[in-house]
Amino acid sequence: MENLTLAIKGMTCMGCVASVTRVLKATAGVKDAQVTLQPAQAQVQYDGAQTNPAQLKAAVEDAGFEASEPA
Ligand code: 9UX
Repeated sequence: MENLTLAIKGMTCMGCVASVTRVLKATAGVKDAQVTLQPAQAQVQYDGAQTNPAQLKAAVEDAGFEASEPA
């Protein structure tokens, strides 16, 4: 299992947090996701054979938020 932290911009309420959590958990290969407003980030546990950081970032962006991997 892999672990990824994405910094997320554009979340302003707990509804946004729920939306990001939902799209991540709906992505094939995602085992679990913890999304927080403070700090504005998502921690994702996923199967590296089924998905990857670029796909997870794209899923969040398709939902209308900006995501980036911490440097
Ligand atoms: Mo509440 Mo967050 O409408 O977009 S879900 S601000």
